[in-house]
Amino acid sequence: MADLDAVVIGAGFAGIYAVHALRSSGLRVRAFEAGGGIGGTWFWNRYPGARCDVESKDYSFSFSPELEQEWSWSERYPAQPEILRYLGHVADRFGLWPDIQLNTRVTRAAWREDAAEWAVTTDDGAVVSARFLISAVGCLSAYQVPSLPGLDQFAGPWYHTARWPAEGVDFTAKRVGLIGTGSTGIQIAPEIAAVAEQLTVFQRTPNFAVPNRNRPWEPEDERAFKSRYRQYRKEARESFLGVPITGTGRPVLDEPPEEVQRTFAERWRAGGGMPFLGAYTDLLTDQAANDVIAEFMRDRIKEIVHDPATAELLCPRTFPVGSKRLCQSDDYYAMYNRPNVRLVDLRSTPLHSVSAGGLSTATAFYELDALVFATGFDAISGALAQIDVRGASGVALAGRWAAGPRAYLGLATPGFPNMFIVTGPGSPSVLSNMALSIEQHVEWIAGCIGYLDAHGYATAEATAAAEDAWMAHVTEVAYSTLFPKADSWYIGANIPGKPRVFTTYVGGVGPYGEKCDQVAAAGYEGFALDGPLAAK
Ligand code: NA7
Repeated sequence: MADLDAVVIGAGFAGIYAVHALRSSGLRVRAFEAGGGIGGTWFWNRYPGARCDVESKDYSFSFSPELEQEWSWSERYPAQPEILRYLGHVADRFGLWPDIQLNTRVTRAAWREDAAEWAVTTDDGAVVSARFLISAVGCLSAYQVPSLPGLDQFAGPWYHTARWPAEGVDFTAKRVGLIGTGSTGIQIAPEIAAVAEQLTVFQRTPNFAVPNRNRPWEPEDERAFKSRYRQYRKEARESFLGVPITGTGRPVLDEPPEEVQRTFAERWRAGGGMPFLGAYTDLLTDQAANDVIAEFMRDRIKEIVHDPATAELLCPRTFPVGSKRLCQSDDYYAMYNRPNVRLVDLRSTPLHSVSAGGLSTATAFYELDALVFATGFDAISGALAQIDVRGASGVALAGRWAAGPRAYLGLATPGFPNMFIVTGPGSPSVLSNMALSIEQHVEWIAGCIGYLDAHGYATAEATAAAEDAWMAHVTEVAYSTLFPKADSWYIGANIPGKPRVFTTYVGGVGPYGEKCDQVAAAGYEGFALDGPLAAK
């Protein structure tokens, strides 16, 4: 008999809930977590300004009505420390700690055909066996530092935002260089600018950012909201993004221009990316429609940033709004009005090298005391690819995914029996409310395991035909939108050599959930189920 029923890799939102849900089904579970604490991406990304871009009332577990009533979020958008406190509370409240092993990295997982179980090796040399392997490694875990010649010569400290020192960093009186202007760079830049002697932002591509309008969650608002939390959660599960958004329901191109300006201005004032992009039905499918919202945003940038040359450099013009993650910040653009902040355009003068005293571009040298990389992640597949996962006949997952990651419903892939991926490639994952998508996946996986046990099956394995059909659908839906037009991490464009494949399902959280339910109701259609009773 295997040591465990299930090994869970990772203890972020996904791993924490997997431990709870599988244990509640009576399974023997252990989660291995490389970090010294739970939280996954929220454990590692402890840089100043780190904040979720989904509202706290949405970015939280819904599985326990008691939990959602008793926990109070202090702000509209949760900051990283508060998310960690929340997850700690969840682990305490549901007694999850005994089944989570911290400071332990899974290095290898191999399917043993004869025993129909996984052998999971950790970096302390231990090997445990389990019937099921659940990947909860997260979509944004494998961080990347660009290979910059001379970085090892730099005299000052350098940091990647995804490995920020727990004790913090004091930039007082320092000349700091920041590389990267995605969601992370945009969050950390104003925090550095507020304390540093000088901040130099090295920008390769400008990004669109909408205001957060972050604010405390007032007790009366909280009480009123919580009185209908159950109904709200139901609406969220049926919604497109995993967050109920009220749009106009009309295409922007059919709307009188003054009405369009009024609608966007209203949503700009209210803050938040999802309501902004969800204002009209055609913004993410029609380039001409997207041009309207892009122009509105560029006008706001030019309004906020005083220096016209800097404002122009900050105006994105090379990709549709929303096809890269729409950033959110209340003070990023205004930060450029500070005298201690300057912007360097890497398009006209690319990065060249680092030396002891600073950073050189093709045309200039910038003296720096510290360097910060906010240069992103090998997203969606990167963290799993770092583990030596071997399926039937010793086939490597990394090899199977060489042409791009793929999975049936984003959950399972042929050749890897009894392995499930939480928010894997082919699921709505990063283009949805992750907390909700994680719960939906974990519940589906727990249901599938329960079905196998109840019907005497030992294994479930996605069929190649089901995976092919699903990924063809994922691709078809993606290419009916503007998403593939951007060189984004959604499509792997940020990682040199990574195949350009769009692997996130943009057909909507609600329809996706229905499809998963149908598959389950049909006896796990698209999976080959096998085992002792099945053989009879
Ligand atoms: P992103 O969104 O991938 O942003 C990374 C940024 O770093 C982006 O501006 C990149 O420019 C820049 N970058 C990356 N490599 C280089 C090199 N070699 N030289 C110069 N600039 C570079 O990562 P984030 O951490 O900001 O956000 C990831 C997600 O986390 C986010 O979308 C949210 O969902 C949460 P580029 O645009 O590629 O020209």
